[in-house]
Amino acid sequence: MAVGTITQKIVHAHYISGEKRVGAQIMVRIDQTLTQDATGTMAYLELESIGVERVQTDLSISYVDHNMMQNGPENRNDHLYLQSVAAAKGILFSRPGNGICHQVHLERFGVPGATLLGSDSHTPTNGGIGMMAIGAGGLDVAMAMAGKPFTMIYPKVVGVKLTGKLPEWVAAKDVILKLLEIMTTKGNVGSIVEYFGQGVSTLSVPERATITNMGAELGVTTSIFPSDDKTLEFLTAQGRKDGWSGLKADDNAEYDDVIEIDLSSLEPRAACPSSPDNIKTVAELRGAKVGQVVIGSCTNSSYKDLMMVAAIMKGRVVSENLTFAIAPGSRQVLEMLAENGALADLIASGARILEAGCGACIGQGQSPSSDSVTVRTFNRNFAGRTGTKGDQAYLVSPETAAVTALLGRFATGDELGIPLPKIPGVAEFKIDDAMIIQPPPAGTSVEIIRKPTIGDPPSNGPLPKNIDGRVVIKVGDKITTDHIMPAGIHLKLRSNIPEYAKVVFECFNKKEKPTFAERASAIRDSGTHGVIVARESYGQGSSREHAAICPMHLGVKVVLAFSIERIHAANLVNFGIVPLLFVDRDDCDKLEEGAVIRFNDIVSQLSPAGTVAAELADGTEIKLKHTLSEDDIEILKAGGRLNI
Ligand code: MIC
Ligand code: SF4
Repeated sequence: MAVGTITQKIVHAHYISGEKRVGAQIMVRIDQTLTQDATGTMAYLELESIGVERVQTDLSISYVDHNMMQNGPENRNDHLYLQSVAAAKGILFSRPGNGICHQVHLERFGVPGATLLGSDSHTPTNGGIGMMAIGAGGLDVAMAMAGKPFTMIYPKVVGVKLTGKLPEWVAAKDVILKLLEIMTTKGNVGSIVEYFGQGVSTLSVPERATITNMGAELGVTTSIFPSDDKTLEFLTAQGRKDGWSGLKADDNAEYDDVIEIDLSSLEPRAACPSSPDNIKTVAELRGAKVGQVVIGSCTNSSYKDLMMVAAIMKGRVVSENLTFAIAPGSRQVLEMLAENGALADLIASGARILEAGCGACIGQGQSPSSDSVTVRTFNRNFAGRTGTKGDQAYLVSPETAAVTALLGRFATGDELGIPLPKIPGVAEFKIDDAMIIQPPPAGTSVEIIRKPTIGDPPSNGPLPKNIDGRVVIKVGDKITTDHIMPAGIHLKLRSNIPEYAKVVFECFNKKEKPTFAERASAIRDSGTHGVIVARESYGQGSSREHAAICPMHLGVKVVLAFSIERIHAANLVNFGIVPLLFVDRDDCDKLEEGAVIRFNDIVSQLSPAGTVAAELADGTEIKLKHTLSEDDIEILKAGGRLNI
């Protein structure tokens, strides 16, 4: 087992209970929480239904960054609910326009050595300043706001040793793309990635944050960098020097695994359609035609990123064969670009400037044309996430994106024939927290605004004694939460479960047959129970608990798979859906859509480390296993955590 790592230092300093053994469940104290609007409305409805008067954390903040289009009244209704419930419960509120939660949190609130739980899978961004920052479902975040400990797996620590220094035109994004090439998006559940080695000191905080942000795609619990002079420099420039403390692994620290990356040997890379671990070098793609370039997202829209893009674009115009859009990560970034003239350079180059928020990353606008290549600086390129069916989305660094935008085809910096622009470090960021609303003192009466599109918290009955299951759908490997619960134009339905449930598994619906929602509802209404069958890495990606809540609403009781990703598995338990794993993978072949699978007396069959037997239509029995703890089983029996 690892010793003397940063991970263990933070875990042990926040430890509450459980066995300190890799793979065992432990409980830790959470210092800070964050939510964003797309998961936040549910989280706060849940917080209200738990009956919490005021949050118990050192700091809780509610950001609005995802649902920004205000196409119909739903989004603004959500914002008003979020602002008022924040005031009522003692939570800070970052107004729409202030920027993407992870970027703003890094700038204004992250604290080295502290714990942060966020209802968004890219919460690990703040690992860039040495925080243990973990993504979770909204209900887990609501519990943390209520002062309850967070249950996590005592982590396996994967040490990533960085040596050397990035060559010109190679960026932090290329480091995480390289790591995704090595570790892939599968099989890393329960690990924390910790960076060490001489190469660490060559990376600035925003660069480190790019790496920890996209570490989410590895499926690990989180990623973390030391807190060192570079961290102090960043916090000083953010006027937050007092929040700094040094944090590093012991000199003789041991890791459970070590991966070495020589930064000097890296070259520009791209994640190809439609998985962040489908990696090629840009040199391999060189010359291929591109129809769109978009720069932004919580991965790559820091001040440094956009200054670099502006410097590359300055005095040049984007290729006439494509469109080029930029969404800054925060209001701080946008204001600074506006003040120093870089924004004018970008506009002059033909960039379409979008508001500071998630925007195109979550499929809100900028969908590419059919059969075209879109090149983005984001962290996810799951099929259809852009809003275009059959999309071909590639993920690259801002440097590669800018050069590609100028040349209209995949290209690396050397093709431009200019040296890499030098972007000086920032001694003082523009500090203006005017868009962050502090809550009024405890005891102040606040009216919570609930417009008609704000629904009720989700509800479910206890787990039935016998599950008379019917397979509603059978899917393959690496099914993401974007497959299960599409975002994009449907994001505005996040506060309205019955409406949102209509688009569960929309990407698999076929014109000639009933939709998933129709099939699941028919099963539910006939008194039997829906079952989802999947293969490897089910529920990758987002923390959106709607991927559990909406199937629950449609009567799904069991998910059967080869493996289920961490956040999604926790969300299933929280909403009373039993996550089970095949003991014998061949049994998966016996279960096609419509198949019958009965679990007799599942309530007594569920026990920690036990197996569960199920009976198929022809009377044969199959065995399923699980990783449920005693608490998880109690939650499942009750029909979800809210019932407890
Ligand atoms: C995403 O990047 O997929 C999201 C949208 O930020 C999600 C959260 C959500 O679905 O609201 C995430 O990463 O958790
Ligand atoms: Fe927003 Fe995209 Fe980051 Fe998710 S990954 S928080 S949608 S910018």
